[in-house]
Amino acid sequence: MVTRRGLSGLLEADIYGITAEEYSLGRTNIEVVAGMIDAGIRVIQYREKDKKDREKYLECLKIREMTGEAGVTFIVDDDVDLALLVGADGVHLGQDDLPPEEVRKLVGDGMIIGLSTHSPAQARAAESCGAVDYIGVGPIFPTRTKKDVCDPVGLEYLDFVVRNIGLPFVAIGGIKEHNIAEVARRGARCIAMVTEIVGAPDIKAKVESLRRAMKAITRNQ
Ligand code: TZP
Ligand code: MG
Repeated sequence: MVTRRGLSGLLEADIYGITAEEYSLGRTNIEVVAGMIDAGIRVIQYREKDKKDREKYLECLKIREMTGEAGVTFIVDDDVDLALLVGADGVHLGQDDLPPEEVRKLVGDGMIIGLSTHSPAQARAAESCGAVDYIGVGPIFPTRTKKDVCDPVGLEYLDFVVRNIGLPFVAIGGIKEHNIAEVARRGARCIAMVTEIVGAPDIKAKVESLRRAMKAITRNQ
């Protein structure tokens, strides 16, 4: 039974939006989040590597208010303390962040924990640890957004997860309008994007096009 607040929203989401102010064409994270909500995105992650804690806290408070009113699932990247303080629905961890089992002890049963994975061994470990609610699968394609990113894992790793892993997953990394259909065709139902969305002059129009490209695949599967 799903008891975690926001998890059902996450599982039903087609597009998972992630912030990155440096690629947002001069718009603030708050303006971009407003655009994502207006475009009907159901899961939004706050990801901000270059700001100080106090600024991140103030932005996340505002985003929590906006996503709360819209019924949108709100995930905070990396910072467990920030996620707890603002009442986010979840926290997203990387392989070098705190271990999910330990984070679960801090956040309790109510919060979603996501974990980035880049290999079959990491996906299996995420599944067996019992603390992870969903995994990120990628980077599927080359991306310049994640500076410390590993090499692209390719569609083969996505195939592995589709066939072997029972956890919900989100495909990520270098996914754009021109290749999103390929990712959907391999079985991804939730697709996360940074630059394709935050860097779009018209976020709503971009999300509509991305959805059309995905639906053209998923309605025939
Ligand atoms: N994790 C794996 S790839 C990536 C993250 C956060 C960055 C994805 O950015 P983009 O712009 O959608 O390629
Ligand atoms: Mg991280």
